[in-house]
Amino acid sequence: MGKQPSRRSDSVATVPVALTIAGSDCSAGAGIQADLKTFTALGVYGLTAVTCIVAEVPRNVSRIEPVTARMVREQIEVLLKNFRVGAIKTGLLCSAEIVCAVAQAIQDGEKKTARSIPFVVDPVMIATSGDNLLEPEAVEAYKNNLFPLAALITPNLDEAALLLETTIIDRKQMENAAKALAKKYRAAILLKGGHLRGENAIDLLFHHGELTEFSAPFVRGVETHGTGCTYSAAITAGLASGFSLEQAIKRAKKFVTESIALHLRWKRGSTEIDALNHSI
Ligand code: PXL
Repeated sequence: MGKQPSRRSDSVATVPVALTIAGSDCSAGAGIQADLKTFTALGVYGLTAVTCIVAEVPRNVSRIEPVTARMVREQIEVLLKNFRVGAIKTGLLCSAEIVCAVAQAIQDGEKKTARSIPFVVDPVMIATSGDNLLEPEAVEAYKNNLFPLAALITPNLDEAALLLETTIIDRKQMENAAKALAKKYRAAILLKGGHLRGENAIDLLFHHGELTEFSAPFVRGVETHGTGCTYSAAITAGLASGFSLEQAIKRAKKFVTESIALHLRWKRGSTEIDALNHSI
């Protein structure tokens, strides 16, 4: 006779719950797949509302198809109604219509459950491969509908530059951009400086009038498809688990750095495919 399972399946779960509203990356390095793996690695039960389906591999986005806005709204509605969601993040939202539907569904869900849920907006606009992932009209919908609901917005330098219609090429300009975005959207801003040259990947948090730096050594020579998704998912997992924003970011930065350092690599003929390792 086999051993009885040591865990009871009928006990009441106290595991924190987080929701990602994002696109599907069939190569599973970014998007909802990266988010789910990150939630699991950090001890959080992950829920997903899929916004679009992306056919891609790490260096090449082949095709994007959105889900209907109605279907996006419905997924969020049923989840917020039935689970005690501790934190929410958004990733790729694809179109202006979907951005507006997500904003509406979150507002309605919070109203119905009479509680406010920490909300992280990762304003995914351009893939690491350089491919455009978002309709240009959707940027206005982000500014008007989604950012006002966010507790934290996590742009990289390109996204921040696009939002502020400026260029950001050094540390001083990073500080100014983080402050300007925080003031404009009344949210905490985590500006990710990974694309600036230097020994360290430096991110700046501007929150409650204070600037905090998060720094980790660059891991070189790895295709880093999905780091932004993984980072914001790890922050969201921390918030769902009751961490402060600073604690959640500190742990998330460590998690992303390790998932790059411990990356997986497959060789096929003369090409290599890298993937972040979320199982750490
Ligand atoms: O890394 C940005 C990103 C986010 N979400 C989805 C993606 C990608 C990149 O390709 O496919 C679904």
